[in-house]
Amino acid sequence: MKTRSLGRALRTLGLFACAFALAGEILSAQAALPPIGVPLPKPPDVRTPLVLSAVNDPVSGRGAFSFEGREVPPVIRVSPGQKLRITYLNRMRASSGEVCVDGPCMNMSNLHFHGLHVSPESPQDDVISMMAMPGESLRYTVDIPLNQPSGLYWYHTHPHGESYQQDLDGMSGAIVVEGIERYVPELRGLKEQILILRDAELHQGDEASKRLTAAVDISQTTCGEATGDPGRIFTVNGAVRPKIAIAPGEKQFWRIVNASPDLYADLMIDSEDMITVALDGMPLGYHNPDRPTESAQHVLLAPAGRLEVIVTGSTSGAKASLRSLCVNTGPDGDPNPAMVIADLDPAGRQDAPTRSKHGAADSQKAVYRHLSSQAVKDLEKRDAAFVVNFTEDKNGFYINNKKYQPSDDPMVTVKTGSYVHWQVVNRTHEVHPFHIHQVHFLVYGNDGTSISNPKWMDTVNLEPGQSLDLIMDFMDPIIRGISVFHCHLLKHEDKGMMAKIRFE
Ligand SMILES: [Cu+2]
Repeated sequence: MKTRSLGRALRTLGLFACAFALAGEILSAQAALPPIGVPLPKPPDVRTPLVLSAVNDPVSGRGAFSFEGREVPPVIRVSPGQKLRITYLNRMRASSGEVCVDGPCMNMSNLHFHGLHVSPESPQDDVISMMAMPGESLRYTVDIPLNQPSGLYWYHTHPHGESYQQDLDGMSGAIVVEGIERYVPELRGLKEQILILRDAELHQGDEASKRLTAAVDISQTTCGEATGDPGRIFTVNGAVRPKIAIAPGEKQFWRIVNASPDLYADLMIDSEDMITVALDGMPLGYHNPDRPTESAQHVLLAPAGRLEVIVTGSTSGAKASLRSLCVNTGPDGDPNPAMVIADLDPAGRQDAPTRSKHGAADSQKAVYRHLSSQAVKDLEKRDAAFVVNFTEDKNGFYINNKKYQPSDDPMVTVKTGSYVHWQVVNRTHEVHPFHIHQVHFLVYGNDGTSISNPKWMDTVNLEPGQSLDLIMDFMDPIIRGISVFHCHLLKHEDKGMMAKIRFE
């Protein structure tokens, strides 16, 4: 379903009076153009404990994370077995200039630790009962298990009804669970680059938007079946089409998170194949030690997905870029055109390698988990224990014909200590990424046919009409309590495409 312009949304809600007060904020938001073509900005690293604040940008009024006095969300680095301690202060204004699905945003907020195999109960990864209104604070103490796969995760806010706007505003950051070198020792010698993909909004007819569209080389504004003008382009660590210094033939380790609330990235690099090391934080070697990497020409990253790859600087002398291919989001989807995300810069000045020192996790024993192909076959033969149906109409978005309400009882109860076959079915005319909190799943069946090279993920895209068979990893006994699964197009989640699950 199409994203309405802020102007139209305001009229629909009859907020003419507010519109005048907001005009100044909107104008300044449009005027603040992100930097274009600069060297890739590097977000600060932080170790637990930390204090993070939610604030409104004094100029634009947008929601933002403030850390140590700057509105740059840090990369949080933790080792398996550590406690992640965050004090989260909601210092946003009580009256918002932004519009959420049910009217003006209330600026309530909290944190979700996307992909971590941790408890959904307070004070850990609880997005249901932990909520801070403006002026309130939350204290998180999250036990990262010793067998947490080493890789790239992320944190973002998760207040139902306001998630989309806060994520679009950039209230997100990366989490690195250290120790991935244990699965791919070659990484010890490589420079690491963290790439956080967020959005810059485009406004029709606006000069700044024309500059942004041209900067990322959107030549064809529509692609696939979606109609209308694109509403966004990708930024990387806050910059549009930054330059990434990488010498010809040099190998680097790129860790990419798609933190956009609704843009897909079908990632490729012009000159060379990427060597995939991990997807959604899960090293390929975690389940398959004999095959810890694989070569890929392009990889689809749905909103919330992560990709960790070894990239080689172009040796041919030709210019090379990281780009997203056109993604067909379906006839009811939003335009998702091809664009350049960043340029590889062979002459760029490099700072000192960031991986010269290893985290304590590198000396920990590598953890592996094995699900035999026979066990997969046995689960495959059984009917799905639970089916998730995505539907939508003009009134909202549904799972199994139910629109989410915070007061809902769990839609499904599962026993921990088992692998379970679930099916997810998209009965709409647009794409939806399925995500469940606390666990990963193996995507092994597509429209009833086995996938030859199945992958463990925590967020998977469904095309219109598609059905996927998943093996849910409910093995971990520490995951007990009530959690959620939902569509990770966050406007859909805000409008009801979410449900609760009880882990017993
Ligand atoms: Cu959706």
